[in-house]
Amino acid sequence: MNELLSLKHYIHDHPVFPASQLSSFKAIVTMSDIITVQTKPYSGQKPGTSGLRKKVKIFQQEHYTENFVQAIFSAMPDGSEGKTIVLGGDGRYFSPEAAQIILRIAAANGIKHVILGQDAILSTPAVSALIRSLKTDGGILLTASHNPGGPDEDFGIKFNTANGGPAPEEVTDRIYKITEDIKEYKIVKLPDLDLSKTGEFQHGPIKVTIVDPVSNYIQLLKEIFDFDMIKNWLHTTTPKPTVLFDALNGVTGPYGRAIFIDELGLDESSVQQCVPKPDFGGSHPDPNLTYAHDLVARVEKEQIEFGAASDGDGDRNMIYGAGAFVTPSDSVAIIADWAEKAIPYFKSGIKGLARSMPTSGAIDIVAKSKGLEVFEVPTGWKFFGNLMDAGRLSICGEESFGTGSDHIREKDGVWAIVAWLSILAAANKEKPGSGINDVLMQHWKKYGRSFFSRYDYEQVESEGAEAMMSHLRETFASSGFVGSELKATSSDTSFEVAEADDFSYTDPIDGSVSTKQGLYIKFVDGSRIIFRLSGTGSSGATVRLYVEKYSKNESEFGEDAQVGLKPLIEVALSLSKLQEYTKRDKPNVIT
Ligand code: G16
Repeated sequence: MNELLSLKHYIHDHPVFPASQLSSFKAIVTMSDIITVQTKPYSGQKPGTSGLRKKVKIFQQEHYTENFVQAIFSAMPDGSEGKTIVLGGDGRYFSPEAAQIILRIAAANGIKHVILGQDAILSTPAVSALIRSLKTDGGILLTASHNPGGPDEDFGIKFNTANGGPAPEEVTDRIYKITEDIKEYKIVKLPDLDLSKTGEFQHGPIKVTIVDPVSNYIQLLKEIFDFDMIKNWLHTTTPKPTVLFDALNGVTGPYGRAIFIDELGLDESSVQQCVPKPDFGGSHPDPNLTYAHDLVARVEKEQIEFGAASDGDGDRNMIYGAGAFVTPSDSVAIIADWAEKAIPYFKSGIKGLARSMPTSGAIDIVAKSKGLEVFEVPTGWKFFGNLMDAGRLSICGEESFGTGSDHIREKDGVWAIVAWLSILAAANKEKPGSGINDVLMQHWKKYGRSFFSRYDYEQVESEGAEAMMSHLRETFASSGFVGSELKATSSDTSFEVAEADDFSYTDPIDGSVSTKQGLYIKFVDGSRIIFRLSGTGSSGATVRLYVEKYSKNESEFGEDAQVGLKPLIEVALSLSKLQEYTKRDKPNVIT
C-alpha cells in the first residue's frame, strides 16, 4: 500500500479546505495529514442497476477507485462530516485493498466511525441489517454480486443510504455527475489496518469497529422466524427430510453454516461450497439452473428434498428440491401466501406486496385474493425502499432470484431460504409428507399457474443490442401494431397485441419518475413479452428476454415451462430480430 501513498501519485501536499472548515478537523487530524490529490475524471462511472460494476483491472487504474469513493462521500445526503458508515462486501478479489482506500478517503472526508466486517466481509443483507440496527448514516458495499470474481473478473462498489437500501437514483445520479467533473480527492496517509481482528480501533482520525460478519444478522433472523418449528420438522419427521445449502463459494458460507449446522443442528453433508473465495472457485456465483449446476446435480442424484443456493453477496436465492424448481416469481407469491401462518414476523399482518415489472403476475393474484395493495416497480431493489419506509410494503420479489421483506432494505437470499424451510415445516403440520412439489401444486390449484422464463444473451455488442431496442421501439410506435396478430413460427398459435410500451414508473411516495425501464408487449390473453438491457453487466451488453403466460387449466400445471412458452418465445425472437442484431442464435442462460 505504500506506493499508494507515494508522493509521485500526489501533486499537492496541502489541504484545500477553507480555513473555517479545517479548524474543526484540527483536533484529530493535522493539516499535513490530509492530502488533496489532483485527478482526472474517468468516463463511465455511472452506477448501474445496483452500484458501479467493472473489471478489477479497471478499478485498479490509478485514481479510479479513489475518484468514485470521493464522489460517494461528496454526494452523501447532508455531507460526510461526522458520519458513521458500515463497510464490507462479498470478499471478492480486490476487496481488502479497496477497504483500505475507503478508510483513508473516509478519514479525509470527516467520517467519524466505520463499522467494518471482519476481513472486509459482510453479506449485502447483513450490511443493510447493520445500517438499520446501529442507525448509521449509510454504508459502502464492496460487491459485484453474482458476477464472477478474480484478477480478470469483476469488482463493484455500491452506496446504501441510512434506510439500509441501495441509494436512490437521485443520489446515484449525483455521484455520477461528480465523477464526470472530479478534479481532486482527499485522502489521509494511513498505514494498512489489520482487518482480521474484531474490536475497536483508532485508525488515524476515525474510529473503526471491526465486527463478526454473521452474529448481528443471525440474531435478526431468529427474531423473524420460528427456528423451533423448523427444527421440529427436520428432526422428528420419519424419514428425516434431506437438505442441501450451496453458498457457491460466496459470502453466505459462514451465514449458511451458522443456520444449517449451528442453529438447525444438521450435519456437514447439508452444506457445500461454504468457504468464501476471492474468485468464487473460478465459477459464476449466480444461483440459477445454469450456474448452480453442482447443487442441481447433487439434489437430483441424492433425491434431496430441499436444496437452496445463494449468490456471491448473499442477496439472491434459488429454491430447488428433487424434481422441483421454484421460479423466483412463484417463490415470492408462495411466501406471501404462507407468510402469516408460517413466519412469526408477519403474524400481525402484511402491509402490501410488490414485484419488479418483468416478474410474473403470480404475486398480484395472491394480493388480490388477500385484498392487499400490490405494486409494479422497475427492475432494481432500490425501487421497493420508499414503499417499505412508507409502511405500504411487506413482501416483494424479482424474477432475478431476489426475494425479501421490510425486515431490511435489500433482497435477502438466506431470509428467503429460511422462509421456504418455514413454509415446508408449516405445510407438514397441515399435511405430513408435503414437499416443494406439493406446495407448488397446491398454490397453482388455488391461484392458477404463471409460466415464466427468462433468456439471457450475455456480453453481446452494445451497438447491436441498442439497435435491437430501437427497432422494437419503432415497431411499437408503428400504426396498427396494437391490435395486430403475431404468429409463432412453428405452430398456428398467434397472439393479439393489447398494449406495447416502454415501462415508466412514478414512485407513489416521492413522485420521482423513472423512464425507459423495459419494453413490454401485453397480449389480449394476458401473456407478456419483455425486453430489457441488463444494468449489472461489466462489459458489452446483456439482453434479457422475459416471457410469461398464465393458465388456470390444471392439466397444464405439470408441463415444462419451456414447452408451454415456446410459441411466445418464437414470437419474441422473430419480432425483435434478435439473432440478426446480436449475432446470437441461443442464450447463455435460460431460467
Ligand atoms: C441487481 C439488483 C436487482 C436486479 C438485478 C438484475 O441484483 O439489485 O434488483 O433485479 O440486479 O438487474 P439487471 O437485470 O439489470 O442485470 P444483484 O443481485 O446483481 O445486486
